[in-house]
Amino acid sequence: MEHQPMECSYPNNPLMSQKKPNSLLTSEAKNDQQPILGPESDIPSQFIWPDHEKPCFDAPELEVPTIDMTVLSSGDPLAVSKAAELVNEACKKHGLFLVSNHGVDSGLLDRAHEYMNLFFGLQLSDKQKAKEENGYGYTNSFVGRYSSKFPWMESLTLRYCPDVQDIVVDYLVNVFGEDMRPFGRVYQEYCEAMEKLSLRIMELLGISLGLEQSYLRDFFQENDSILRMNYYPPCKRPDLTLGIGPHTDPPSLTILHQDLVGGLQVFTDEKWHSVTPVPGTLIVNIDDTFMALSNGIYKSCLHRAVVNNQTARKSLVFFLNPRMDKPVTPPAGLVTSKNPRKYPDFTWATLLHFVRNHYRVDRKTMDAFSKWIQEQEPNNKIQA
Ligand SMILES: O=C(O)CCC(=O)C(=O)O
Repeated sequence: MEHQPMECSYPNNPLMSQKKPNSLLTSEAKNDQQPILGPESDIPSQFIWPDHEKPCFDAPELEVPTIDMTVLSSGDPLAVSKAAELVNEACKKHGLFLVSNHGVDSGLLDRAHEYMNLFFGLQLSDKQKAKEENGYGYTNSFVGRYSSKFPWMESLTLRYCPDVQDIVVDYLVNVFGEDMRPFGRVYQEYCEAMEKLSLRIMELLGISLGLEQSYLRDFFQENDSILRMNYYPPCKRPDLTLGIGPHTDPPSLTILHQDLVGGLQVFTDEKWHSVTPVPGTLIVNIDDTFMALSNGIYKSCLHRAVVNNQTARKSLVFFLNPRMDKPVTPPAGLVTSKNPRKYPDFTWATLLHFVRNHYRVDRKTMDAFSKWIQEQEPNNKIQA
């Protein structure tokens, strides 16, 4: 079968509605909502996952605590320690919890989702102006570096760095032209709000690990973070494929905002569990770098996304990372004779290089990276 790149367009796309010469907005929208790959009920073989990884649609609901983020400023030490205890429990078990009263403006969250509809509704040739380079930009399965187990998704990945002013706006304007400035503004603002929230979550995580409240906030104050927009078109055979396969994420912390469609699943207690969207909350995941920083005390969340045959799904993911060259070493208090060093020292730059050039992110990324870096740097052995 001939494989067409995934493409989805919306009629009357405002990103393309004003006729201006030499701009993205002059492109013609396709007047159909036919999402992808033609109407046939077969899907290309690269999208078919092996039997043992095929999705399940009757996954039980994951048990997760919802942490009210106003607790940190409540001045109520009992409430803070209760919240920290819940976080500690969830992060040791599966690495995921929800936050409510998180302070991110709901209008901003709505705008961020609306603009995603507009972006992914552009013609493929327009989206490809942001051709993926060094891990940033637009990608779909057909332009990725894999030959099998394709994910049923497209994504746009942006770099966010607090010390580079307007980095998100400038990237989008450079790639697409001035008309994309409002689009860029929304995501710049979104990243700034998410960074602020993630540093507050770091305070809570610090308390939950028995560290000074400011220890982890200070560690991530300078950061080199990432925003990824994921778009999962409907699929005729959702039983054969996955939106994104089982993996843990290499960064430190994920804040995920999914729409109300549902599809995120987490692996714990030997089976997959659903994480049904809860309006007003954001999902927080522990990632690989944080697992290493906690000396393996907290679990990097193993998750995947399933798709459906009715409705496109979107998720917006902010990944907090340390500064590129900051050594990732667990604080002394988390290394004990009962819990000796689990991972060698590394930097985010090295882990990023590893997953961009040597390894397809999956459930064993950190083990593979730990082995690889000790081979590359013979003096960098795990030491208690
Ligand atoms: O869309 C989701 O729910 C999961 C996204 C995800 O796992 C990722 O972007 O790494």
